[in-house]
Amino acid sequence: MSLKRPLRLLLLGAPGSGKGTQTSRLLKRFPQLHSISSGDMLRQEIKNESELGKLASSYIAQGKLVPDDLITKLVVTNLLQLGWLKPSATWLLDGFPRTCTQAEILDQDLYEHSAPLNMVVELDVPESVILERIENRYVHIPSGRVYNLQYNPPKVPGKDDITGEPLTKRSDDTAEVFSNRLKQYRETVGPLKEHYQKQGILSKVSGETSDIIFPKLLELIESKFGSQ
Ligand code: G5P
Ligand code: MG
Repeated sequence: MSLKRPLRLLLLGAPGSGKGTQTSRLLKRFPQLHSISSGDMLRQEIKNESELGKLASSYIAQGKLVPDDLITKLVVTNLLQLGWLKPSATWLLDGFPRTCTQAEILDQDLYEHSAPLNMVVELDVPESVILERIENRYVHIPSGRVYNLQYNPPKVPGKDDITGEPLTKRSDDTAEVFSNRLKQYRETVGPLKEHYQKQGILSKVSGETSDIIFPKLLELIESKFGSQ
């Protein structure tokens, strides 16, 4: 299966709405697609105890957004290093941009390389559903793979399916920090959606489960970027 033209997609959605879950499914469905998750990158920096990781961890621990300049530099540098800033590139961003300032800086960098975002999809999942997902989430930090003890448990308890390495809980998946993250999302998503609405590239898929959302997301991508 392949896309007829380059897809540069941003997945927007509340914490726990399934951005990481949908990303893994899309990567399996479209082998030419690659992805970057700003949250995964930050967790890796924290694990590596880098200066940036140390700076970011206090924001993440409180459920606050890390400063725009810090995250923008991290993601754009990676896009450049990966060679993804070119018109033929096909990729997906999970969790970045999160604010209008981030979106404006990214737009400028992407336009300079003739590789603008061409699709933004909001994953619309009721908050009542996502709250209970988080308690049961376990992650494999190096790859960003996510598990849920009920929904998609690892094959061997506590171990990543692919590497067998240990899974961990995210430090920001406590009830208190999670409610801060949700609040932060509610406060920032409106202007961000408006930003992409004006560019005519914003769509929304709604549903209570990732199984309901995935076929809708796929249909949307195929209707605009057509697979063969
Ligand atoms: P992150 O890492 O971007 P969030 O808060 O945006 O974090 P999160 O929590 O990673 O988003 P998700 O990726 O949308 O959620 O959801 P997921 O992991 O796929 O699914 C959640 C759980 O539900 C998993 O256990 C999954 O298995 C399960 N699940 C999925 N679907 C279903 C289903 O249908 N049913 C059930 N029962 N379970 C399901 O950002 C973290 C922090 O980093 C900083 C901020 O501090 C942020 O708080 N950060 C940034 N700061 C500034 N700007 C940015 N751009 C930043 N990006 C990150
Ligand atoms: Mg995620």
